[in-house]
Amino acid sequence: MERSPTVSTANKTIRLADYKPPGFSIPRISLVISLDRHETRVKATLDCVRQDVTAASIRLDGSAHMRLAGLAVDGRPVAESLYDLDVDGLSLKNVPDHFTLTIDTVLDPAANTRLEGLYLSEGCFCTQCEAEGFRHITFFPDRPDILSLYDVRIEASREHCPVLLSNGNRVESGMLPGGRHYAVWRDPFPKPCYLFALVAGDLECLSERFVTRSGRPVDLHLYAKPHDIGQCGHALASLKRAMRWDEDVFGLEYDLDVYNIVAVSDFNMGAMENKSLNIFNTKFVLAAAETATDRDFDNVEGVIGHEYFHNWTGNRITCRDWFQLSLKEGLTVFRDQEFSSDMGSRALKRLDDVRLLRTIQFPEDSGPLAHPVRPDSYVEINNFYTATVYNKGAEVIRMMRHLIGTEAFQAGMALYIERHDGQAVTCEDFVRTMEDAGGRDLTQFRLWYAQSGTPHLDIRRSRDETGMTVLEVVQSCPPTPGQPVKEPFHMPLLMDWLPRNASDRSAPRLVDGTGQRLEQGFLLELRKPVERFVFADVPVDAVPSLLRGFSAPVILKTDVSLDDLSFLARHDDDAFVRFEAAQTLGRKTVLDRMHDVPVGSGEAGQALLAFFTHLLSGPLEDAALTAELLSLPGETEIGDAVDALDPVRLHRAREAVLNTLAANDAELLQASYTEYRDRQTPDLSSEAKAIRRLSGLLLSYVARLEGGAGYVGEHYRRAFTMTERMAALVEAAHIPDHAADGGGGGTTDLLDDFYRRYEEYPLVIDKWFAVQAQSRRGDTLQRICKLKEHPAFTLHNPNRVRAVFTTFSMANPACFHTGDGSGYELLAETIMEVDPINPQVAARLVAPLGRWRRLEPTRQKLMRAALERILSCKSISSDVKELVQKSLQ
Ligand code: 0A1
Ligand code: ZN
Repeated sequence: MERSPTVSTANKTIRLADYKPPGFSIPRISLVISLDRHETRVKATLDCVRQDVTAASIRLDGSAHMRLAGLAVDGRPVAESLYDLDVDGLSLKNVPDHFTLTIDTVLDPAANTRLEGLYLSEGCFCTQCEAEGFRHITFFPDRPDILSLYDVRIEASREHCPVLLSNGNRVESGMLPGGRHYAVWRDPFPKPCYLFALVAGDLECLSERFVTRSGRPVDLHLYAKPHDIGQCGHALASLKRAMRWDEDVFGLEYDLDVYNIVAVSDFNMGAMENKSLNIFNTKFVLAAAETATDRDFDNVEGVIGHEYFHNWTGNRITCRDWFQLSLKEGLTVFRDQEFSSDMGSRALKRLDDVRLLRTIQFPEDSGPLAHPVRPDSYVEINNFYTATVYNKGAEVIRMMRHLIGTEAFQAGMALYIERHDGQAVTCEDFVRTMEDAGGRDLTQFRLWYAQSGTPHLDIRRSRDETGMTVLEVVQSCPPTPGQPVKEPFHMPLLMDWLPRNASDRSAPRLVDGTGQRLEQGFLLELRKPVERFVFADVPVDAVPSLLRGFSAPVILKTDVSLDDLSFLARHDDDAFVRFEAAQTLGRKTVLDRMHDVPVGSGEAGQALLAFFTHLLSGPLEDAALTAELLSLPGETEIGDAVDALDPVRLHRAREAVLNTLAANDAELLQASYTEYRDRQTPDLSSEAKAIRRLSGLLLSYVARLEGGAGYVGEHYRRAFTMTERMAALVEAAHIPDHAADGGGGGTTDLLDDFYRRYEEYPLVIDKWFAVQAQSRRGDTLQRICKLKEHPAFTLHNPNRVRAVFTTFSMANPACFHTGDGSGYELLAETIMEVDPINPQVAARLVAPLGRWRRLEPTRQKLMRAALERILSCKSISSDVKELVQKSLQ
């Protein structure tokens, strides 16, 4: 029997409100997978048990990418009249209460360019089942609330696939006729099918042993292609750190004897937490000082931690349905952020996380694709792996910790594990656990899960007639798609009063309003649209230090004067508030410049210039924080607050400010640059990393001065590490050919040299593509078109596509928003080309085209036309279609 689907179903909207528990449970599944590049055969044996007496038939999800080759109930083939097959799966009628279902399917992994289900990456078989990839391997009720025990037998060519891996423990292996062999893997923990994984290929392995705190040894294996294995040491060391950290901080131990990680080059996302068999994008595994920047090293550590932490928050306790995605993702991002903060600098990590929120999540939350942390409907769940679900979700967890206190939060985490281990649960279950642990009512706080949009806070200070200091906080939240009116949020506002005079010993007291004095300041609680907090004993000249540590993901507006901002930027002991004060000076200066106020004559500009001179002439105590303070906010971030935006005009204004800052402090910058460049050492200590960060930043200023190309060339030639080399290459890529001043400092020379050196390292070649896509040069768009034709460019590799097109559309606004709309056209065309190859990757390119409402009218039209063009394409995927349609609304 071989049958192909006949009936086609339309793209449906799935709603949270329609959730129903599964009609059948599948406590066990056994899979026999005989691997072949074009004809892989899968025999699935499912133990099915009726849960809902009213469920007459069992529905199994499937896909048009596999062929049904056999179907039997309790060993007897099922007659065609007893089941319905369509493109999305099959329904089997009149089944008994408890039965064994056997399903044979045939797949073509080599033809799978979508990289979900079973596919090949450089000859290695691998799987990606989250969110709905398992249905491309066999017919199955593909939903996270069905937990099964897996028994998996893999058969493959011994020569091509010496390594055979799946989840759990390997319980058997042996030879087969015809040059084949097999391995059987058994996972002792029930799991949803999205955590199933298989890998088979010719891989090398780096191994270590970890002993858990209760004394159980765990074998750690990191598999990669032979030419990559030398760059895996940092990832493995990071894994051990993550395992120890989770024990120390959350008391969570690893639960199996083996932990495998496999690195593959073709992967739609960063990595995947499959139970005991994580599959990673090489980008988040490989790291060596010659080929990876300091940021790459940090990212590897963070993502290794993230996937490891999922073992408890995601795998042992999973999601009831995909609307609850943030239950595992928000919480696990929060956990990986804490891990990275403990491994490096907490203050700098916070700034990085704030930057990511502001450049990606805030625009998402104010645009047509805005959705709540717990969405209430979707067409394609893959479109909801967003910064809102992940990063805003992590902020929601952090706010809960602020509100109930760290101790109660830790107790809440322990209670969550105790209550829900082995279950598929909801965000509501998590909040209820925290409520119970903290003894707090979080009813209003739950709105963070249900309401989309970034709240705005407007904070004003005054003195009342009795001499008390009053802080008035007004909160609002703009309308978002489907949510025209918002209820006020319950949120923590951490603040303090900074005396102007360091010897001032007065101790302000909160005398009215909900809040408490903590070590880091006053934790004020906002609940109403307008809140008043009254303080006694605040010195008249004290400066309010607001939103310390970015205690809530909001947009803050205050009446703090430029003078106070300058003071905060110099003296606050909270890194975020210092940074934010400097960013505000920068933002105001750029906006003034956009309205033709010369940098040196506007008040903000003068304050900014003075602040830069102050920083550069003093001793630079903290190199990494100084680098942050000397950076201007990005164009996307500034542009987000501008109506009828002309991004090119904004770009020019920001460039003018940067040039003025460089010229104004030319000598100081040159001196500091030379000093820090010469202090660079190639090691990975946090001090060495901070010095590299500051020298790179200083280079970006001196590169703007006369003779700047010389500095760039010199920086490149002296580089020991990829961080230094990239700092130079980024600058080189901005310099037009005719402006390079020889001596090997010319753009083309450096780019060619870089390409030749790293030709064999695809991740480094991604950087080569990305710096060019990010270039400020006037001919960048033409160069991107040429890059698309470059022999090393391919639309089949997600990292390569993102290196050029995500960079160009998200990190190069001036080029993307070229006045004639050609940037939009190029992106639309690329989306249409990528879509038939890999809809998930294509869909991830759509968001920048949805920002048209923010733009001036001509660009609005051009951007909408690009979206319309995509929509008019006949065979557009449901992934892309959902986002384009929403973007046009
Ligand atoms: N759960 C993974 C991310 C992930 C999501 C979807 C994927 O394919 C569509 C792949 C990976 C994580 O959070 O790391
Ligand atoms: Zn995750």
